Amino acid sequence: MARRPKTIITCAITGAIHTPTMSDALPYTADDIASQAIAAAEAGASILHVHARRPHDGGVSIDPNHFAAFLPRIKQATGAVINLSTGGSLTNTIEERIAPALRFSPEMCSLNMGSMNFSFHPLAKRYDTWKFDWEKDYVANSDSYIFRNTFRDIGNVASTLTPHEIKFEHECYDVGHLYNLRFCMDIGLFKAPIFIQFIFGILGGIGPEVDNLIFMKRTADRLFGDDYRWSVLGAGAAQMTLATTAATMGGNVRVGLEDSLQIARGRLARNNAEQVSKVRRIIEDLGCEVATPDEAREMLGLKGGDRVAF
Ligand code: KMH
Ligand code: ZN
Repeated sequence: MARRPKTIITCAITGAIHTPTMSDALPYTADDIASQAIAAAEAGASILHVHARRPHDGGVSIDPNHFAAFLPRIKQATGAVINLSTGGSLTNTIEERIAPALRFSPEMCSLNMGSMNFSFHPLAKRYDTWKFDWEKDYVANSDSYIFRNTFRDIGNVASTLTPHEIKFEHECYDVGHLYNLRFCMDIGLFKAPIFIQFIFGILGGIGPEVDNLIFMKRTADRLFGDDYRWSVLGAGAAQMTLATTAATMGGNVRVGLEDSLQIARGRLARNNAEQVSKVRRIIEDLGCEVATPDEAREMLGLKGGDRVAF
């Protein structure tokens, strides 16, 4: 019987959706981002998806100097694959968003596969007081943002970053994004095996129902055959249930405070490692094995942790 592939756990440490008021656990100083990332790797995450934050007030940052304050520390303390976001915040240009990846030449970075509404404005109504001045408007105004990822933007990212041999985490929030990705492969932008992150439950993208996961997976099978590896990210309360379904189906999983602040319905996670430990337990209870960072490198065809610029 063929061996079941191991399951890669990605942990997305802090992101650009949640704000400090929403959870004391959300890291934003370099110390907290580094220590939570290291603990997540020790708990079983083989890929760490990282954004930077302003250390004084937790605002979303794409300043390469803010990344520089934690990247070497994570690299020295773990063997994990470090994956830099190119999502930035919703107001940055694509050139600004790829500046950190260009400077640090990581093994992986995210690449969002279509323009869309990307909103979390309903969260603004849940809090009466905010820790920092910027938070309320940032959250409330997300109802007017367009998360811009045109074909030209995607082409620019590919041509700028491909010489760095960075593997992309292709973030697909709806089924049309899979067709965008197929088109980009047909014009030679990306080499197999590609790595697709199926994303469910972002307001503006496809919803977090299991039917949708099956539909996305079946569509990707048809479009990419054996040329892709896949992972699932459920936003908010859908995080663990969709990760469990993905692991059952032979896929990989992404957890982390970037996408959900909870450890169980209505209960905040203490930190990123707690979510990683929980999903690891679930994966192992299902009879699957968690991939080490080197196994993840092999499965995804990565260039290696010794070829980054940090
Ligand atoms: N938080 C995810 C739903 C990126 O960093 O490029 C989106 C994300 C985008 O991870
Ligand atoms: Zn991200």
